[in-house]
Amino acid sequence: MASTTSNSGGRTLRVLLIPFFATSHIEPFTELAIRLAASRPNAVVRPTIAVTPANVSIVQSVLERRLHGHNPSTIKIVTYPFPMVEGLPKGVENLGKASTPADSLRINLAALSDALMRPAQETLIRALSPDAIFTDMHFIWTSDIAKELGVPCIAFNVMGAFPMLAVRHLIMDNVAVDGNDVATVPRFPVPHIRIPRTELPDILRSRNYDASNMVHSMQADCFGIAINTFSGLEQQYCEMYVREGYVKRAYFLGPLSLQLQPSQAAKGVADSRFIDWLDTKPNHSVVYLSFGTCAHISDAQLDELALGLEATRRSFMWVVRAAEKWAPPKGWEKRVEDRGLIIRVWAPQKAILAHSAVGAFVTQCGWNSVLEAVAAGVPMLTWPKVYEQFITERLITEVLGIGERLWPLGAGLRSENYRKHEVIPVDDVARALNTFMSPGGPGDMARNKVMDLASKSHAAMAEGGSSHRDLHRLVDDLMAARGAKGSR
Ligand SMILES: *[C@@H]1O[C@H](CO)[C@@H](O)[C@H](O)[C@H]1NC(C)=O
Ligand SMILES: CC(=O)N[C@H]1CO[C@H](CO)[C@@H](O)[C@@H]1O
Repeated sequence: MASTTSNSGGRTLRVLLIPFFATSHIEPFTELAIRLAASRPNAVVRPTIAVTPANVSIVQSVLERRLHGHNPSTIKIVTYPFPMVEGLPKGVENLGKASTPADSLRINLAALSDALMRPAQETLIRALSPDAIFTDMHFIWTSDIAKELGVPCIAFNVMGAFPMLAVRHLIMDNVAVDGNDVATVPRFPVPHIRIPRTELPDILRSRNYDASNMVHSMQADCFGIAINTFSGLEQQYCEMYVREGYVKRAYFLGPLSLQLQPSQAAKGVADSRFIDWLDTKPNHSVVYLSFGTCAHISDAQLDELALGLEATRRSFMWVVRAAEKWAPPKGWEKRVEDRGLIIRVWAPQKAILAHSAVGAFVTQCGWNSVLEAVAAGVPMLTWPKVYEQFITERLITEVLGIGERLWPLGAGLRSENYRKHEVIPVDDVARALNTFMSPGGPGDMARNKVMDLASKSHAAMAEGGSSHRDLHRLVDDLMAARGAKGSR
């Protein structure tokens, strides 16, 4: 069997990481690779990241940004072909490149398809014969391949424990029943989490549980699960994974995006013009807005948002998805030019959030953004768009109290389907921002709480902190598993 070759490396542990086709997955997988490589001296842990050709640049840019040119070359990148997907334009291999929701769906379905994906991934895995595999939730067959090769498989979750478990419990208890307008998440500690049907992820609304059930049994089957979170953020939910028997082992390793050496963080941001702009603004005065790389937003909504920002007379920095063809209302750019900045390129979000001028983050509640806001101590105004983001919103607003909804409960219909989401009007946008940003208001209260979590997040990642310990425990366990296999 090919597996014997994996022991020829002596003390080294060769790990293969296979992220799904979205920047929000590829980045944390790359950050995990960096952490794994740094967890032992002398290149004992050697990570390889497997992506499709068009996404290599994402891995490379994370390595460059994080390692400042000091890539210890122990981290390798390998590629495998992206499958031919009917209806999907050639070269679109990333959710960020999908120009329509239909194309996003095509990518998601392709990633879950045994027939489309497994052959290329299996060939790659067998050729590399790693000592351990870190897989993404879409690739449910990887645990079987790992088993055949006799190596441990770790399911790496780029989303938090709270949203993942909420979805799991809603599925297990089949809660999204027809005629039930609001679902309550079963078997969660107080506060009870109630979510209108329209805000549930599509897999729950359509009651198409097959894929999710397969993901859950893959996670149970794996050696363990690793999550980009820290126990100080969502301890009760983290503990549930092992206690309820959902997984064999669980490791909480985040926030992985924190700098390895904080001293290098502040300066050396390649694109510093955004930071220079922030330097001219008073503390906590700027609203930063970004909705991630995946969400589609209607032009009508973008117009209302633009006019709402104008009406507040506040400073703002707004990242507009590069794939968006929207142009602001006539004359708007001129009217806000002294206090508003639109960013249509890659934004150094971590450095922006860490800047003292930023007073609030209007976010779609993507998990990476939430972790970055927590680490920087920035309170959030939540405006979820897709997938599990409406669930993550409840963690921010109802459990942790580190943010508020942009559009209050009862104000109008929000939906995970962007065509059904009612447009949030100018006045509501302006009112929410003004209330949140007013001194002594809800934004300041949320800031006090998120600042406390910020210091906990840094402590978790520091030497001896919970995430740091879990990373070492994980590597120890993988080493021991390989040792056990070698002596068989
Ligand atoms: C603004 O924030 C920075 C960083 O936290 C702090 O050093 C500075 O004193 C603050 N300035 C004012 C005017 O409060
Ligand atoms: C072809 C393709 O989809 N490549 C993309 C990989 O992801 C980055 C970041 O979203 C895009 O810039 C590439 O174009």
